[in-house]
Amino acid sequence: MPVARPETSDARVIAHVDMDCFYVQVEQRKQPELRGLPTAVVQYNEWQGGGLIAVSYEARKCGVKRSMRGDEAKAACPEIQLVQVPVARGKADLNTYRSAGSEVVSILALSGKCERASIDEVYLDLTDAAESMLADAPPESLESIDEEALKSHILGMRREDGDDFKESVRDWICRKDADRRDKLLACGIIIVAALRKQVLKETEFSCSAGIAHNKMLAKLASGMNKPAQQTVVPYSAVQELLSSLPVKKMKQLGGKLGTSLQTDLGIDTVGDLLQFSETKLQEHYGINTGTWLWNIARGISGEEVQGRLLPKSHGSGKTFPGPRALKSLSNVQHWLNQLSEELSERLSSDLEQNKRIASTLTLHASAFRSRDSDSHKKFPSKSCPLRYGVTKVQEDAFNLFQAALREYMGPFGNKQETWRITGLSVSASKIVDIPSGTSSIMRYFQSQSTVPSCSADGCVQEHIVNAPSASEGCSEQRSVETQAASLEGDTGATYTLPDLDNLHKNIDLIPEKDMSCLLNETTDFQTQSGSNKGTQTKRIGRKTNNAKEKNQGMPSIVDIFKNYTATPQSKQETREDSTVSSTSKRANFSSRSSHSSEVNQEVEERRETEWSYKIGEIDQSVFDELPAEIQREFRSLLRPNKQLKAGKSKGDGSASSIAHYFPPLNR
Ligand code: DCP
Repeated sequence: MPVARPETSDARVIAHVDMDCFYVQVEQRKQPELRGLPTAVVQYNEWQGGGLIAVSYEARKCGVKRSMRGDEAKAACPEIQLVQVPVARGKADLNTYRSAGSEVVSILALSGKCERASIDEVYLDLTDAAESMLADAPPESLESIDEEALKSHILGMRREDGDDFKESVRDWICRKDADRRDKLLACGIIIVAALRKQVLKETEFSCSAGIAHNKMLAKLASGMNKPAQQTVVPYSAVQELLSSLPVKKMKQLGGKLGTSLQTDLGIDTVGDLLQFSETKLQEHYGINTGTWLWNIARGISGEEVQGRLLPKSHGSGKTFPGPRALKSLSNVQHWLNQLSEELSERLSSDLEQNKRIASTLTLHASAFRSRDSDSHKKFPSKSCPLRYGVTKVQEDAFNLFQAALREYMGPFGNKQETWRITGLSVSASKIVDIPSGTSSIMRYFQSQSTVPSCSADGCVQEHIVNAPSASEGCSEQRSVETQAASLEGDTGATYTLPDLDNLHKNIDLIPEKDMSCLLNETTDFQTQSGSNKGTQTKRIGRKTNNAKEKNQGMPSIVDIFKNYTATPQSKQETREDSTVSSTSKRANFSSRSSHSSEVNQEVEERRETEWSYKIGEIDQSVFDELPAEIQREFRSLLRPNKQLKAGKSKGDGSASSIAHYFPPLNR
């Protein structure tokens, strides 16, 4: 079958860099006396010596595997050194490893477009660097090739018996008659070898790398020769590589799709897919997945390296295996509080350091029921828009849990039946930069289309409101819907719930598309375009008699501002009475518990009336919902001098006044 490849991706040079036994290396850097010894990092719990999560290559030689408990590892390798993961809030604290990963990223990022793919993995697009090298100092013109580059594994490289390995590599790298694609790869070999040496020198960590023309092939190659080595995939070797690659070894084929390929199409390797036409694959798996399968069988992947050095999401999780499974709501709440606290801490530092905010909170759990007649029933994951502040995250996480539990146990919940929770995690996703300068508040609110309030009785209510648009001032009706996102595209196949054991490794770095898989089976309060009717409140078995909620008595700032359209406001008004425009109807901040129909009516009125309220009346707790930067902006409005200044500065483009963001209606 002819191999068709898009010309554009042919000439790219992509590297996948993967740290070797990463947590072990981090611990060995802390305790250099452990270097060279069989070592493993274990989870802190004491059951059978804890669970191994990272194993050094010396220990692997003795038969120690990550799936083992500490006691088993000691039996297999009596001299093994077991190092415990640092603990905080009763759970593994991965901050040291995250920072160590960042050290590596900061070095690699200097070489080209860099995508942090997990705590210890990075993709690099080295095309520009390779092209420059090819133009300025091609490998064949170099006096010597670095030793590290000469140790590279080049897939499909022809060698005669007795050839010197390094000499063969040198010949391949310096071939004058090679086509441009291989010449660029040769440059990639030299660049990546230098980068790996740099990482080792500056961080003391060794890493392995795959170098190819796309991400998929680079990732496959990086794991082929470990530790501290690099592997190259020239085009000529792609077919051979894929024809021997078991389907399940391919990142996206590890689940149901891979199983279906094996059982329904009877194939064993990725290369076996070549026997099926694109149409046939589409018939079986839908248009997108069919085309995707057709492409990967040929080593084609158009996925770009994303220039992203920061995580796409943050998460905090914990497993409760065997007898430690949680069986009471108070226990679950205790752990959710711990997890939420950790998550909030990371959200705060992301906000502080990177000026980024997350907008979706998701709860995942794994569970089983005492009399499980439906053993395949998964504990549903739940999401809602994220509110900043530890207590709010804690509250929302617990309410999401209760809503999920109710769904899991069924509406009529058999009283005899009990549940056990074996894993919990909370994650924050849809992270965006806070736009700096003008209209930052507007953009912040734009990013949040719905405002949830999770009630403590386990039900979830969502006020569906109009989000203001800074650009258009248009509004959309929002609705609650259950989404079942699936990596496996239009196959209808579902993606399994996250492996909570591994979640803590990757959750903060999960690419968005993969995150959407994690959110599979979630009740995700996403938005959907609809008519322009204003606010609508949808109830799902909601009770509003929660004392705590009544006490709060204040609508959220997000609730309020999302109902307004951005229009210019006079500076005069702001200066004189320290007010911001607002609906007079809505001026009473303590009317949160209004009925849905009242809310509808109110919003209609708000949109017709100029709004006005005193900024000083805003409750402190409402401020707490906002990112620190935006809080600062609001606070500045309470200082008259500052307001005057802000008003003046508007003219010179450096607006920082609330008046600038939420002006009165332009009539
Ligand atoms: N990790 C974890 N739990 C898992 C898997 C991994 O906590 N179930 C952590 C420990 C690892 C780190 O993530 O050190 C990176 O995971 P890798 O899968 O990349 O494995 P290692 O880096 O440990 O080893 P290798 O050299 O095989 O990549």
